[in-house]
Amino acid sequence: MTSAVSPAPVFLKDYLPPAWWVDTVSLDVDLRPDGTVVSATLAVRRNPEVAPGPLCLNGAELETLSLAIDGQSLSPSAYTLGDESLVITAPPERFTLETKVRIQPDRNTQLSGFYRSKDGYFTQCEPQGFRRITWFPDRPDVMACYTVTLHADKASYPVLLANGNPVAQGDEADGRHFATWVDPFRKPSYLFAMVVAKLDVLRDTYRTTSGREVQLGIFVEPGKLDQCGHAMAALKKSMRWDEATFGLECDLDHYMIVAVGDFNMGAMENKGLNIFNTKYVLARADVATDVDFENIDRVVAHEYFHNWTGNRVTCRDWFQLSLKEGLTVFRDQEFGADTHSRQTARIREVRGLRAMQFPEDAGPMAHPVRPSTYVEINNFYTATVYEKGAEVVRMIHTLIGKDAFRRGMDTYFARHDGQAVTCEDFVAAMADASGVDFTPFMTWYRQAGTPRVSARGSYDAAARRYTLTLTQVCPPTPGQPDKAPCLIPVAVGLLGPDGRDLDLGGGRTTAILQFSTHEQSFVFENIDAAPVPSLLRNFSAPVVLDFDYQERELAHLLAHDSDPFNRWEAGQRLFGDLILANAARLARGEAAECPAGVIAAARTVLLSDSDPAFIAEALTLPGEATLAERMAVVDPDALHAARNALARALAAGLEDDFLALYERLAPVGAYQFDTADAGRRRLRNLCLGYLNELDRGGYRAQALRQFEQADNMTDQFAALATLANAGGDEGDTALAAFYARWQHEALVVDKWLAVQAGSRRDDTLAGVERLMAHAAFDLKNPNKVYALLRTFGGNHRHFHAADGSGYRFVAERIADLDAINPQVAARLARCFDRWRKFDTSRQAHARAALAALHARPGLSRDVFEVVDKALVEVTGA
Ligand code: B3K
Ligand code: ZN
Repeated sequence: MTSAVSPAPVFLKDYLPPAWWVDTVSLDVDLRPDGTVVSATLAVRRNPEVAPGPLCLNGAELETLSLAIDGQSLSPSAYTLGDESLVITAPPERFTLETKVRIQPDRNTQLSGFYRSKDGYFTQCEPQGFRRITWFPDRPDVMACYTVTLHADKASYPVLLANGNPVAQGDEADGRHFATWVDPFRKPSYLFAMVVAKLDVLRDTYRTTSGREVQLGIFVEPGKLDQCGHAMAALKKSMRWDEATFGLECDLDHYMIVAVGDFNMGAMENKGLNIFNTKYVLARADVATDVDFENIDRVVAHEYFHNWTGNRVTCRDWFQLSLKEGLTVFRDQEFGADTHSRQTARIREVRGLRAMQFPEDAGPMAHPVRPSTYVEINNFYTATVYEKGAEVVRMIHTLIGKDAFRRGMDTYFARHDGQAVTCEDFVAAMADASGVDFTPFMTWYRQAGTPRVSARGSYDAAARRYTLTLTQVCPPTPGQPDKAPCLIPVAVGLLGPDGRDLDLGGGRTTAILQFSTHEQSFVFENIDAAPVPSLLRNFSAPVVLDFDYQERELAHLLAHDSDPFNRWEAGQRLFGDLILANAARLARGEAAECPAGVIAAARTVLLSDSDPAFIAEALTLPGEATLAERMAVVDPDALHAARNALARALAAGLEDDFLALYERLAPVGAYQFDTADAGRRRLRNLCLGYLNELDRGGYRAQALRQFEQADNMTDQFAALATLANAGGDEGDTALAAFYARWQHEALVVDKWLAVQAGSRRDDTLAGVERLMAHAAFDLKNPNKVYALLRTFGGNHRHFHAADGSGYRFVAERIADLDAINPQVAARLARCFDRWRKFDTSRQAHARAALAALHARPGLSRDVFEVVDKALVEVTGA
């Protein structure tokens, strides 16, 4: 876990197939008060396709008790045992390896491998946790069939689960019991899971189209069964959707989801035994918001979809991570779009991409969708691998169309079911099924950085011709100073003066331009009037697009574009341009301005008959981190003030409209989670937020009323957030009441921490420091760390405070946390990614905080990589 010298990077180019295969694994796991003894029996055989070599097994924090080959204890000369490796020098061609180790799950605070949580013991093996359980070639291209027997005290741990099917169970001496599970599918070690715990279970069944009956179970902390219904419904919807959309059926007899409160990430797709962060399972109207309900749908679907994209076809090596993650995110996005609203889903995806992935791609940790090197693979479960990876898959979908994409998926499974493959294998299936040559497209997998596309239009009235000229550049990123052009699908429409789409030929109103060189012109004939171009419709590629729109053109697009994404986009440009112009004015000591045209454009959207969720998205101002990317030197105070000033100007200009809408959208019946109701609540709460930008006691009282009377967490929390930002007595009252009511619901307490850490109030850092000592906080629990510390790290103005206090505070917490949980500490360290974009004084504070971290003895590989890269000067970037 720690090292005194700089840890060595791993390279894709060094990949070699394994010298040994493992066909079967039999594990006997015995939980005892002094530790857990894991006895493993592996059927090993030489891989005839590679040169003979020793058998290298991975391990970490294992106390090795015995080693034997074919029943014979291994002589010390036959092997070399290190802290993290076991090398058996010259084993026979085919043999049985037996190992016995003791592990200490109660002391495992990293939450990787087998670890203790409140209600029992759980595993997380992806990517390299299995080696913390037993000696094994812990790499995804070694796939084996597993049999697992668990033994534990029956009263304390009545539930014993592993992947696959239960084949035996029974009582043992001393109040203990056992259970044996057999997983009929070959799988890589990262998909291994076991659970030994006291849990309640919600059971159901699902019948696939071909008639297979699958037993479903959701296991949760005792007493929480009334919070599982939504996740179960989401699971069944996902199963149906994958059959209907991709013809993919569940291949299992048992599909189990286990929720655990201590978990490093969202969830894990272990074969037949998913383990989830409680955050993505538990929901009930009074404790979960609409966003939570929707996230649960998406995460349950994501993990279920992995059963094919990830589990049946897995990754050859960890550089191929996006093969399963990008594709599975694309699938969960499409599921979300079909289940809820396609247009709002797309808007939220792009908002997230711009807030997280674009900054990553412009910072010290920038890496391609398929990285070529890493120090710690856990640091590469990133927005680039996941979200940009999904955009890459989406571009393939856009380029070949839905039907060919489906054929490509069929080809992919027909060729690679049961295999561990590469990103090329996926693209080859798409290419062969569509007849399209994807060679020029592969740049997207190899090259980091967000391409910047500039567009210029010129209209020739006499020739009735519109010419669109596109140029692209991709900024240098660490290790990649020179960039090749990408094949960028640019979806384009042209709006006429009446706001309607012009015919681009043959009745088409959107053209997909294939833009693949540095500069290219595209000509549209028979265009009767100067159009306003609608560029990059539906965000057809993950690029930054520059076009010199006039304010009135943006208002035209915002009012009329037939592409809902670009209607939203026009509003974001309008607001974003104004906020940035105002930030510059404020920095010069001038006042912020808000042209009447912007208020009028906002009013048109607010009063339109669009879907309420869309209106809410359109009137949500772009975030500070997203806007900061557009500033040469970020001034977080001016940016924050300018954004608030626009919110206030909109509130003042549209006060009556916001108030009328707030009243008109009042709930009519009891809460239920559905897309339409959620959209109405979202818009109504947006109105409440805007009204509270105005310093009027009446609106505070209204928010407090909503806070007190709401029958659901969405409305209650929205009111709390509004009040907590506004500060003053109402804010304090609401925060105290909220904690008093919900202190026993861990996930609601997380919301309470986050709302304070994300607050605009001037004393936010002092508040966060106080909360660190509060009984509600626990540095060992990732959800608490994310809620309090990562939210603070994302609080743009306060984290980047001019005096460096935000940097120092977070850097110290990273150091504390690194000794407990390096993965979570490294995630927190990513808050520093953009420190070089700030003024020299802030940079000096950030550099000092990072340098102090870097100098700490015993820093984990995880944090070391992030901090080391942050400190390296990137030439040219
Ligand atoms: N595959 C897991 C990721 C686990 C990573 C651990 N560092 C979650 C998911 O993408 O579905
Ligand atoms: Zn995933």
